[in-house]
Parts: sequence; C-alpha cells; structure tokens
Amino acid sequence: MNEIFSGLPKISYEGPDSKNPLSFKFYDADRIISGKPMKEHLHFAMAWWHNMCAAGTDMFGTVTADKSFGSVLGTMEHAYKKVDAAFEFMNKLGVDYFCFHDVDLVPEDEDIKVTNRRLDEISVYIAEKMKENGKKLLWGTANLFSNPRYMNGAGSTNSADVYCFAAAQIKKALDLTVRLGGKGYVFWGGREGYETLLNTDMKFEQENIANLMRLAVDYGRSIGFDGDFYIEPKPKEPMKHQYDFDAATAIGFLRQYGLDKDFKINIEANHATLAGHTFRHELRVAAMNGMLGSIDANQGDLLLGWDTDEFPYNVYETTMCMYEVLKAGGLKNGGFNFDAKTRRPSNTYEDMFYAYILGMDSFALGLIKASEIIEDGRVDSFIKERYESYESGIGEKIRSGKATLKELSDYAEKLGKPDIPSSGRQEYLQSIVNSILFEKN
Ligand code: XLS
Ligand code: NI
Ligand code: NI
Repeated sequence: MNEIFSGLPKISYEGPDSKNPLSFKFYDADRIISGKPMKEHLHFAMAWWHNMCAAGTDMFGTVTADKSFGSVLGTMEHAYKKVDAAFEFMNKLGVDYFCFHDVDLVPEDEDIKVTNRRLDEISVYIAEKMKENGKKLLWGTANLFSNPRYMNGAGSTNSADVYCFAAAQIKKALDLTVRLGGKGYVFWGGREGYETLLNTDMKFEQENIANLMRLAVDYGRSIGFDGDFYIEPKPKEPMKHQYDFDAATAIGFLRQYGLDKDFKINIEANHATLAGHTFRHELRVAAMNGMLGSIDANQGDLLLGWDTDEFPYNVYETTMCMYEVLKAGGLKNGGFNFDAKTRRPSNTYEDMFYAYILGMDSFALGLIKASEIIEDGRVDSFIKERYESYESGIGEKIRSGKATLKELSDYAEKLGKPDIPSSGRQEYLQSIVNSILFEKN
C-alpha cells in the first residue's frame, strides 16, 4: 500500500542525548518503571478528530493543513483514507489506542439512516485494520454538539425530537464501541449547559441528561459493553455554563442519579485549568472518590480562556499527573488520549509527528520523575508526619469516630491554648521536587 506519511520513519527511542528530532528522547516503551514497562503505564491514544480531521480552522480563518490524504473531503473515499492514515500514523509512533466521535469517521448525511449505514461500513474496515496492526479502541463517543440540531444541547435540549436523535447517535456509537472492543464510552457535555437562566429549567435539563445516561448504560450493558462510561468535565465552552463543571460536580451528579457504579471520570488537563483548578487537583478529586477513569492528555495556555488543546510539554504537570496515577494504582480501562492539536501554523505531516513525540516524551518523563519522587519518599513521608497528631490520643479518637463534640470541647478547655500547627514546609517540598526533576539521569 502507498505510504501517506512518506519520508517519515518509524519513531524509535534514541535517548536524551540524541539530536534526531524524529526520535523519542524519553519514551522507551519497554523500560521498566515502578514494576512494569512504560507502555503498560501509558496507554497512549490518538484522537481521530484532531489528528485525522482538524486542519487548522479557527474563528478567523480556514484550513492551513491538508488532511485530505489524497482524496476528496466529505466522501467515503476520504473516510477510508483517514483509516489508512490513522493506522500508518499509529504504527509509526508506536501508539496502540485511538478514540473517536461517530462523525469523525464518516461524512454525516442529512438522514441519520445514511450516516449509520456509513458507520457500519467503515467499522468493518477499521476492525480489519485493528486486527492486522494490533491496535485497540480506548473509547468511543458521539458528537452531540456540532450539528445545528444540538444548538440547545442534546440531553438538555428543549426538543424531545432532538433528544431522540441524541439517543440514536449514542446507540450507534455504543454499537461501534462494542464492535471494536472498546473499554470506554465518553460523555463530554458539549452543549449540555446554558447561556441564560431566563430561558432555562436547570433541574428539568439535568434530569433529562441523567435519564439519557441511564438509557445508555442499560443499552450498553445489554449488548455486552463491560467497560466504563465516563463523564469528561468541562466548565465552559461552547456554553457559558456547562453542567459537568468539574470532577467534583460530575461525581455529585452521578451519585445523585445513581450512575456512579457505571461511570468514572475522564479528566482533561485543559478543562481542569479552565475550571480554575490544577490538572492534579482534578485527578486527585476523581482518584480519592475511586472514579479516576481516563485522561485527555493535553495542556492549556493559562493566559487564554479557552480550550487550546496543546500537546503537553510541561513536565512539572505531567510529573504531578503521573504521581496521581501511580498513587491511584494506574488507570484500569483508561489511557492517555492526546486530545490535542498542533498549532495552526504547524501545518505539515512532520509537525504531527513532532507533536506526538513531544507529548509521549513529556508523559514518559513525567512517569520516570513521579516514580522517583515516590521512591525517594521524602514527600510522602512528610505528608504522613503532617497528620501524625491523629495517630494516637484524642486524634485517634476523632478518626475512629468515637469522640463526641462535648468531649472535644472538654479537651480544648483543659488545654487552654493549642500549640500552633507544624509548618507546611511548602518551599522545602518544592525544592525536593525540583532536585529530582533536574538531577542528571
Ligand atoms: C472538548 C472535548 C472533546 C471530548 C470528546 O473540549 O475535550 O474533545 O474529549 O468529545
Ligand atoms: Ni477531551
Ligand atoms: Ni477539550
């Protein structure tokens, strides 16, 4: 078969001293870190929409990149070419997973029956290619935000007819996910939110969203989907206010509607910072609730107020991410989906390769460094010591739930005045992290 990315080689690990831009400096798939190979910690996934579809369009300008792959855009021939391109790309980068929205795969027709037939057709070809190349589906999803019918949301729409179209797309995307052996299904609430409460019944809309999720779970389980459903929180964009604002909000919602056994959270780095949190905060909230499912591995620009979806390069952030992931015992069905695009002026095939090399190396470094921080032990033992007043005496009584308010009050009165708590030692800890990050390997 003709190569699409001709001239671009299979990328291999050459180590940090290599000056070859088309090589990994840190991602060494088989290197053992914390007891298992890097590639098992880091199930990297390619996002079909950014990599195979997005061509640089923004609010002010049209495409700068050519993603036609030698065919005519908007045709089934193009859909097939995207499959060829995707598998060649994944093979060359050593990326084993991918993620898709239904309409990333085929051109959407006005009639949903036609679109669904196209999806069935392309899924046969994708399944063949997966088998042939040993690739897997991380998660599937339905695009319930681009088509004008979703102007007022999907699960949250005011139109019962549109609600049925959302259901139809979810059903089909679940069929495809199961057919392709995916272990995840994502709900990102693209337009599930509102612009103004003057026209919005928030409670009604949230009940409808929960109902749609319940129907999806029931259907998914009935056709043999045994993976995880995910909510991917995001606070705003495209809507002014989105219901799945952040991990804490989404978890509360899932528990309120009894969906927490079937759902976990897919944390996207850029969405975390849009919500005014660090990436790490969102990971921790999900993890401490037993709901850390998967990760959309990108990075935002803190100077900008929207989802810039950059490839991750901030190693401090990837290190803290991997620290959270290691502490949580890894991602079970999840992985690291590069929900990221090259900058608009980075418009060549070669740039797509550099972008993945950057992202994969950043996470590999993060993994190496997080495992060193854990092995070093100073940070963890500091945290443990910081709470040691709860290990015995009155503290132990508080933790075991045996103390009454009166007892605690009597204790305080007897003491008269407590010692000021021990120092938080933030700067000491930051300096430990820096010394581990920047020591020579
Ligand atoms: C958009 C979201 C989207 C989801 C999948 O901001 O990140 O790409 O990951 O629908
Ligand atoms: Ni995302
Ligand atoms: Ni996003």
